[in-house]
Amino acid sequence: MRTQVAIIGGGPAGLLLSQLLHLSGVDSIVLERQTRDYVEARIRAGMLEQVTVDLLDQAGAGARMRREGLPHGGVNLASEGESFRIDVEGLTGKQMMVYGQTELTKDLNDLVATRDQPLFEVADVALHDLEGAVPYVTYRKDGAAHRIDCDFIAGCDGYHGVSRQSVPVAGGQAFERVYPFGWLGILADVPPCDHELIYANHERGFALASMRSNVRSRYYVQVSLDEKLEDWPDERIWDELAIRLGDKAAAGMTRGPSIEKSIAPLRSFVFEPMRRGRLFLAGDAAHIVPPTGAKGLNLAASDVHYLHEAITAWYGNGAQAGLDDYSAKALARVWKAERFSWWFTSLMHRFPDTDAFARKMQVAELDYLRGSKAAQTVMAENYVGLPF
Ligand code: FAS
Ligand code: PHB
Repeated sequence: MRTQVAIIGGGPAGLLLSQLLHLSGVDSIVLERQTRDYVEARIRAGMLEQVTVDLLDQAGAGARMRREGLPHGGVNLASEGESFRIDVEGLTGKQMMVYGQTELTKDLNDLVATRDQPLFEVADVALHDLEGAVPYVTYRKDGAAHRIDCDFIAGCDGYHGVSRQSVPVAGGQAFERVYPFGWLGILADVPPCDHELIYANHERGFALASMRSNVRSRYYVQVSLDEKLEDWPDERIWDELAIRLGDKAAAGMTRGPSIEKSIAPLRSFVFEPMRRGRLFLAGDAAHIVPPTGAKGLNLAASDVHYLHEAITAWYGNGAQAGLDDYSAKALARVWKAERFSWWFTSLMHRFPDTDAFARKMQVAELDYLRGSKAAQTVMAENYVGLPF
């Protein structure tokens, strides 16, 4: 087979890139190793930046999000059981959108499926001749071997994908911070405890009250990495959430059976550069953030924005500059989101070495945030998403 862009990975990055390229007249083939149901069942992100919402509209995938998504103008921080609101919309003029990654993946899949993409359940994807002018991809499906010749390869296959592994070690540099705790997430068909998110710093650890709709809640508690899911029956999670989120949130909390429960590790990770010859990395294939700042999915959209612009310029008028600038331009925004996510994680979580002084520093910074419009503006403009 031949196509203009071979996209490895049918998650948000790969699907959004394929759809934007298609609308710009550029053909692509998306290779996904899982089934469509598997990809759409993964419970992940829930908070979209304004620029991500705009990109989904641009891709023609925004209709259901506009109908069913929840625009949010503020976010709450709680410290020592007392919460305060940051008026994100008032401070920045922009809103966030609560809309689950599962839903936007379904919306994108519906669009891409009209072009018989992605190719699901492919195996043994391998990238070839990245440095040449005619790279190609090989893979196996239904027991048969296949090859796709292309002009470009977009590595949208996530942290464990094959694309980043295809870059020779000497060809790049990885930057990493692994956090000494994880997030236990619970999904339940109960109304959220508040109409906006609550991020809580408590001496017992971090907690987050989020949502997927007005009847489906998503909560997280910080747990140590040796915790086992079977040691956290629903009741224990609800009890811990009530303590950490504070009395006001606890009073509004509706308990119910979990429909999904999982523990995710937290890490900061960036691989530079995000390009190797005709291979361009986008999304989790190139970087990971701790979910505290709700940036992971939004950075995938950010990379896709820059890569779509670069590739369409090359086909449009042979411009090379966009492709040559892609990595530096994408990384400039990635590193600012990495910094914000690291800062917010450091502020809100209890670390093993969080001694009495370190705790006082956290409480003092939250108290400063509570009372300073300047500090809240810094938080708000990073949380709602920096401009492209
Ligand atoms: P993805 O990992 O979503 O997609 C990559 C795709 O490539 C997958 O479908 C995979 O099956 C496929 N693939 C992998 N290897 C392949 C191969 N060799 N061949 C073919 N296909 C291959 N972000 C937030 O903003 N908020 C959150 O709360 C949040 N929670 C998260 C929880 C977990 C457990 C994880 C893992 C991530 C979470 N994230 C969160 C981040 C997450 O939303 C990612 O940022 C987002 O999925 C990035 O999208 P992609 O870059 O498309 O990568
Ligand atoms: C979620 O709803 O899953 C969510 C929201 C905000 C975050 C992390 C996760 O920072």
